[in-house]
Amino acid sequence: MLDLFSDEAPWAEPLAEGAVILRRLVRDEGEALLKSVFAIAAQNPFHHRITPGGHRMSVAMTNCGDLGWSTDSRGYQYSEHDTATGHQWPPMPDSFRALATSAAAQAGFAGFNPDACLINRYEPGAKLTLHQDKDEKDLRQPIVSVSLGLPAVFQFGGFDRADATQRVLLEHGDVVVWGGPSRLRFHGIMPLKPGIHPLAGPYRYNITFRRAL
Ligand code: MD3
Ligand code: FE
Repeated sequence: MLDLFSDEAPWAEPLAEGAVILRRLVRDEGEALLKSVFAIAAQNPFHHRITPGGHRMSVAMTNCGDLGWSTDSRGYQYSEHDTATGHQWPPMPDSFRALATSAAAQAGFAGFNPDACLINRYEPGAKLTLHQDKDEKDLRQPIVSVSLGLPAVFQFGGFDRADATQRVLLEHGDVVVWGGPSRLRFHGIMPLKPGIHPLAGPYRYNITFRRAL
């Protein structure tokens, strides 16, 4: 269990019921995690997807694991193949799965076993507008998110798009677990500020672990 009163990494920052930031939880593993991200991207390159509405997303994406999330003219979906290339997704590294299960357990969600891992890459200016994640079958399962590289301002709101939002900075090594009543909160990422991160260069990477089916 985390010591909530320690001032050394990692420390837990509750955001809302069911949502907690585990600050710097994977800071020391950051370089190894990024190496795995680059290996996955070497097999299935980052790709700016086109939304069903015809817009090119500013965030570039790839996936690993049994299922991957993508979007095309038919809509948003999880599938065993990249709809852009027809290729199967590379397997989820054991280190990824272990980290997701352990972070979820630390946040009170025992037995989390992700089957999908979406990797987002942000370049300067890239953003994610407020949205809900509800393409997964069992919304009682949490989502675990890992931030690497450049920092970004994360926005989270309520259960209605128009609800007031709070802003928090997510930095290299931060892990956020979203479950319980927070699972359906609207959330997004403000446009990335340019910078150079020693391990990630001009990018921010975000890895989300999900139970899709
Ligand atoms: C709150 N990614 O991929 S991670 C996404 O930083 C996504 O790339 C953002 O939103 C990113 O869908 C945010 C934090 C996060 C992930 C999933 C959530 C927050 C969430 C699901 C429900 C509520
Ligand atoms: Fe999301």
